[in-house]
Amino acid sequence: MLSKRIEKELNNQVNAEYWSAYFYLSMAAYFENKNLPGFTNWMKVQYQEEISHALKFFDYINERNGRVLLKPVDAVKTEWKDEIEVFDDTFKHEQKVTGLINNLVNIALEEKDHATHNMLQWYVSEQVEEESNVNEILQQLKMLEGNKHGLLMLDRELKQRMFVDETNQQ
Ligand code: OFO
Repeated sequence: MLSKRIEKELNNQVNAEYWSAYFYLSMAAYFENKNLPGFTNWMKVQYQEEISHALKFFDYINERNGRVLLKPVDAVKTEWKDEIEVFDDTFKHEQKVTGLINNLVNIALEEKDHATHNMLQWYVSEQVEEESNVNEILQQLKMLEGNKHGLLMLDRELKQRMFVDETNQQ
């Protein structure tokens, strides 16, 4: 059984993951409008990943006989100056999410909830990957600034990304 405090915090994180999904889908719409299919694809995969993150929390709350309570998803940004600003926002957002996950780990420790602590370790590792992937693209974009040919090459590369549900892996 989950403590009320953990149940509430995990529900908050379900909402945060859905917000992330919505945020990245908004970025996909922005790229679609700029005729950059590879960037659009990358953001759609990112959206799918966030949905899978939300569902992992959803399933875990249910597994521990908690109650999932879905809350409204706040509005997200819809316009950006350029590709760099999008990935800068993405990187900052993932750093923020890492903070949220670390905070959940601290709460699980305070509540002496070892099962939740154990489940959260998947997210701890995932956040390392999320930050690193996003930062790599951000740095590439900064190097390319103003180079249209390079941007199209990167767009082609980002088209290759495919969604793989990794939430069941340790
Ligand atoms: Fe769910 O990892 Fe990104 O936000």
